[in-house]
Amino acid sequence: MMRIGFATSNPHKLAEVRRLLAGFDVVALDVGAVDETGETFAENACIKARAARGRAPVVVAEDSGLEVDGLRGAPGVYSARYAATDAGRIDRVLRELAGGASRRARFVAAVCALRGDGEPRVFEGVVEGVIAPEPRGDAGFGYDPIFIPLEGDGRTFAELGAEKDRFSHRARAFAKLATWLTTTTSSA
Ligand code: ITT
Repeated sequence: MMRIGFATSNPHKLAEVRRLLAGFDVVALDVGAVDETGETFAENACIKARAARGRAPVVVAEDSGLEVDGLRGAPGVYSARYAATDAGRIDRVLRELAGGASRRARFVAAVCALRGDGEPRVFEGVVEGVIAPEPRGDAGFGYDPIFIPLEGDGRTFAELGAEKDRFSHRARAFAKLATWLTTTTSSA
């Protein structure tokens, strides 16, 4: 089985990625505190991947976040830093939307892959949705309790549990990675 080193400190992401890359041996790589100074998800994903370069035949990292139209795209690349806890981050988004701004939103994920000494490759995934009036469900992590995907049946990601894999941003980005890994050979 092909070994993939996944540079993350988020155990929920790790669990999802293990589900999504079921045909691969996904090992977690601890890269400590990395300064995510990029302006885009792709830049931040590659900063994290570079911090783990060489520690597995293929090293990947993922940066993701929630973009809310009524908040001009916030929290965006600041999603993990929008408040101190998941509950605090959810409260802040709901509070900022209380005045009636657009609740249309999307989750975005960028995966950066480094193989051998090759160039970084970036794969992106997006899922469109709306922000729920209040949190619902207790599966998942982060903003899952307030995100209702447009392609679903009205349940939030936290109510969908593993069913979020049918259309999540992460599922879409990692599906592209899996295709690349299985259809190309190492150039290193
Ligand atoms: P890393 O170690 O992988 O960087 P992290 O949690 O710091 O883990 P990010 O910097 O990519 O990850 O921040 C992404 C944040 O966006 C994450 O902490 C959540 O708050 C939110 N997020 C991303 N994907 C999500 C999802 O599927 N469901 C809920 N929230 C999500």
